[in-house]
Amino acid sequence: MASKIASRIVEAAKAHSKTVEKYIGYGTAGFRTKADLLDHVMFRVGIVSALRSKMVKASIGVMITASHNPEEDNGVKLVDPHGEMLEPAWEVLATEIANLPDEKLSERIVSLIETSKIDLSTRSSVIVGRDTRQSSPALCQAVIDGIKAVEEDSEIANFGIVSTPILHYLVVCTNGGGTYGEPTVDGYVSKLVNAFRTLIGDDNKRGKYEPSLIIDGANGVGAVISEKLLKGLENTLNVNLINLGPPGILNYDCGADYVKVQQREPLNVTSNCGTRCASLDGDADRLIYLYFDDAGKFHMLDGDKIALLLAEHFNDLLKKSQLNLKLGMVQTAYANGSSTNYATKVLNVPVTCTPTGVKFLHHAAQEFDIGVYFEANGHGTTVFSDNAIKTIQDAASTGSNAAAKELAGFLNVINSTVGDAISDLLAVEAILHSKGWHIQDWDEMYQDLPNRLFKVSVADRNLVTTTDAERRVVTPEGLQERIDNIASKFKDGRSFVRPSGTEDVVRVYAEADTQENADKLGKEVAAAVGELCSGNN
Ligand code: G16
Repeated sequence: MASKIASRIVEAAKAHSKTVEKYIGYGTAGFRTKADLLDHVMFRVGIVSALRSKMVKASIGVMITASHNPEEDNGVKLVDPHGEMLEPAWEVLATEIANLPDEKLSERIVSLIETSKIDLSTRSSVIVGRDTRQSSPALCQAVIDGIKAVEEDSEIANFGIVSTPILHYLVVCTNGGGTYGEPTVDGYVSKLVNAFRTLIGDDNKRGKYEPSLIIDGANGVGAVISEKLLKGLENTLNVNLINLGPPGILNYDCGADYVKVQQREPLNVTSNCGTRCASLDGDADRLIYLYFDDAGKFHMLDGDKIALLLAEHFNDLLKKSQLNLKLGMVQTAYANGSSTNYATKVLNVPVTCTPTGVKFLHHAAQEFDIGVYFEANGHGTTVFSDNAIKTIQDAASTGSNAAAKELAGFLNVINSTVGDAISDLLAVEAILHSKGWHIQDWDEMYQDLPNRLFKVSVADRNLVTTTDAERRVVTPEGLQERIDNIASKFKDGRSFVRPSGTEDVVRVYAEADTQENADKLGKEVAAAVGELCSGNN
């Protein structure tokens, strides 16, 4: 049987031959590079996904997207059966297979089948989705060709244009036999709509909370999904949806990454817009809020602020409901120092720090009964242990425990399978409503230390290696010492650098007591990175 697969692969690979020399690795969130370099990678990812499905005897997800990257990039993320990112050992394997010369491909697949003892009689089942990029349909076809090369009769559920979090949801629902929800896009939409309506109740205004906001769809799939979802939320949430797609360019001057990095409003939002705005990213897994105060000053509420809003509210509800559940938070080195302080010193909530990548945060969050995890870039969610779900549902079913009932509402509105901008947005809106808060009240929970992000283009970003959850540099030699010296010149100065896993750059983060100092600190560290990674050392 393996030899039949080998000949089918040889035949099918002719339409997807590897004509590209560039080595393409599995990064922070899958393979990601210029779309025109990816055809052979997608075909091989199709093969890998079909084999992985046979091996774990469950449905695997494949999402074609380059998320926050520009339109001309693309990429692919693989999703394991419980909705988590692909197991690290298979990331290594997928990278090896993606980079093999054509003539070695079938031989390697046969050896993989043999060494991993993959049962070929199990039917492959792969759930496929894609973002709105122009290159996505053809790359999706390449994935499907790869799946079929392994088994012509594979079960392929091609959902077309969906957000990354919907793809994760579909995988979990399919493998869970529907216990998490119905495995369709409509099932996802109605789960969230019903949960949000239950949380808000009959009166959508409370205290200073007004149910009006702008959603910036980043000209991507978030706009498509929001449109569907908002139909079900008429009279509950009044949304002005902007940056809806062509002729608007994906992620261009809009979206969560633009707002976070540029620290400014997206296209089509003005300082007199009169309400809060929520920016999604290109595959709708990140969320950033912003608003202008009465003096017209811009304010941004990023992933840290979202995490603290969730953690504070859940902490509060746990106390009120008298449920004995352990709440914790997970952040990365990018977390603003003030947010970590607020969590540990004011809320008394433990905080774990992991390297960048939701796959790391997600696993660390599962150590708690209620684990709130967010990257500062707005990527995150909350996970609930089985014990937490049962405890909350039991307490809610008594009818008299209002706080437990509210917590039970959040169990349904939150997409725990992965960071989900739209589900996170509904959770934020439900909390602001519950507290009767204006966005300014939320913003004033704590003051962010001024910070800045820079990107440095270098000959080889992998020259930079790190340790201690990316907070310290190991190579190039001497760089950490330079960073320490530079940071020590600034009050509250902190800076770190790391190679991006999604773009061909080294990222530099800097924070300090003033914006001017954060900018200066970041620029000096960026210059040191440029110097020590120039290849002349
Ligand atoms: C992906 C990951 C995130 C990560 C981001 C940037 O997000 O899922 O965990 O923070 O890339 O990663 P890096 O700094 O390594 O480039 P997305 O939304 O682009 O898929």
